[in-house]
Amino acid sequence: MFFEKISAIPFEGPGSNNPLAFQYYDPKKIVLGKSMKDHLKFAASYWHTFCAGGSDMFGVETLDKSFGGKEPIEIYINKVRAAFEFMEKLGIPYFCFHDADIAPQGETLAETQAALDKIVPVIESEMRRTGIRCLWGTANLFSHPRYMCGAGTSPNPDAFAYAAAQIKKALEITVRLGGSGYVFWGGREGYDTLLNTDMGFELDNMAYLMRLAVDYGRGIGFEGDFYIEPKPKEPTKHQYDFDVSTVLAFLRKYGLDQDFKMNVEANHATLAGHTFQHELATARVNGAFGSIDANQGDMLLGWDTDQFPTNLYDTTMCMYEVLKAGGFKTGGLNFDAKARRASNTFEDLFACYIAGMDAFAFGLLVAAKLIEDRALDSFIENRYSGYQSGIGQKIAGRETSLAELSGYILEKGAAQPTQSGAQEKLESVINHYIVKVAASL
Ligand code: XUL
Ligand code: CO
Repeated sequence: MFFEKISAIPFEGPGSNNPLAFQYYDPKKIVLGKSMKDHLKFAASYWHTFCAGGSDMFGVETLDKSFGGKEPIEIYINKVRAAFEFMEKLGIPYFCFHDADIAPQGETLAETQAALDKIVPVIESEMRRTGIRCLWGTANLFSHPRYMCGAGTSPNPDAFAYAAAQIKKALEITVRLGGSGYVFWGGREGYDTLLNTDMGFELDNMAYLMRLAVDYGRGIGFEGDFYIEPKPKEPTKHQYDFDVSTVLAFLRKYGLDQDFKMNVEANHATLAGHTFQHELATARVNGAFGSIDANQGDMLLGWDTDQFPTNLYDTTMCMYEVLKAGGFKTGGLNFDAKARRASNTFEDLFACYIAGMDAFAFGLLVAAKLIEDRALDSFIENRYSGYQSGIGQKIAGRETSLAELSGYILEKGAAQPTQSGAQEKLESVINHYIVKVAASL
C-alpha cells in the first residue's frame, strides 16, 4: 500500500466536515435516469497525478512520485500500483495516459518499447483486479528535444517518422487496454514565427500523420473515437489547433471529420478567449462532441495553469452542455489538472480529486434540474418562435427568396421590434437554481 493513512473515500453528503469524504458525488445516485458515476465518467490523468511532482520554471519538485522505487522500471511498476490504489480509493472508473507517462524513456526507440512491454502487463493486471478502465491513450510528441519544432509539423522528417513510430505503439497499447479514445493534442504543432515556417506544408503533413494513425488504428481493431484537443497557444505562439472551430475546418479540409471528435479542455477554451461552454457548444452543434479535459484556469494569468475545477457555475454550464449533447459516448471527464505546487502531500492530491468530483457532481445536479424544468429551453424556444409561422416559417423551411423578403418588408414598412434578450434575468435563473439545488440536499 502506498497511501496507508487514507481509506476508501465515502460519500457522506453535504453535512459532513470530513475533508476526505464526498459531499455531492454519490456514484449510485440516479439523475435523469442514470447513475452519477455513468453520467460523469471520471478519469484520472496519469501524467499530472502520478508523474508530475510540482516542478516549475523556478524550482524543483515538491512531491516525490517515485513511490519508493529506485531503478527506472521499479519506479514505473510502483507508479502503476500507486495509481490503481489511488483511483480505487476515490472510485475513479477510468484513466488516461501518454506513452511517456507509463514507462521510462530509453536511449533508443527499441529500448523505450521494451520498457513499455514490461509495464503494460502490470497495468492490465491492475485493471483486471480493480475493474478500472482506460478512457484514452496518447503519445507524448512534445517533451523530447527531437520534437522541438513539432512532430507531424517538424521540418525534420526523422522527427515525423519517430512520431509515427510512437503513435503506432501508443495505439497498440490503447487497443490492448480497451481504450475508447485516442487523443491528438498538438503539443508543438504550431509555430513561433512565419519567417521560418511553411504553414501550408506543415498543415498537410500534420493531416497526413493523422490519416496514417486512423488507417493503422482501424486496421488493428480500434473502434473508438480519435480526438483532437484544441489549444490556442503554449508551447508555441500559434498552435494550429487553435479552438474547436479552427479544428473543425482542418478536419473537414482533410476528410478526417468522420473519425475525429473534440476533446475540449476548459483552460484551453479560456486561453482562446472563449468560455468552456462556448467550446463545448460549438463541438455539440457540429456533431463533434467527444470528451472533456476538466480543469480551470486563472483569469488573471495568461497560461495553462491546469487547476482542479472548483467553480460551480462553470461545472454547471459544462454539465448542461454534456446533457444537451446526449451524454458521453466514447468520452468521459478526465481531470487534466494538477495540485498547486504548494499542495505538496498525497492527502492534498486526494483532496484535489474530491473537490473536482464534488464540483462536477453538483454541477450535474443543477444542470439536470435546469433541463428538467426547461428553465432556459422555454425562453429560447419562445425567442425563436417567430420562425414557426408566416414569413419566419418560410425562412425556416428555406422556401423564400431575396425578392419575396424584400417585398414583405416593403409592404410592412418596418421590422417588428425584437423581444428582450433578458440576459440578466437568465443569469439570475442560474444563480437561483444553484441555490435551490444546494438547499434541497
Ligand atoms: C496540454 C494538455 C495535454 C493533453 C494530452 O495542455 O492538455 O496534457 O491533454 O497530451
Ligand atoms: Co489536456
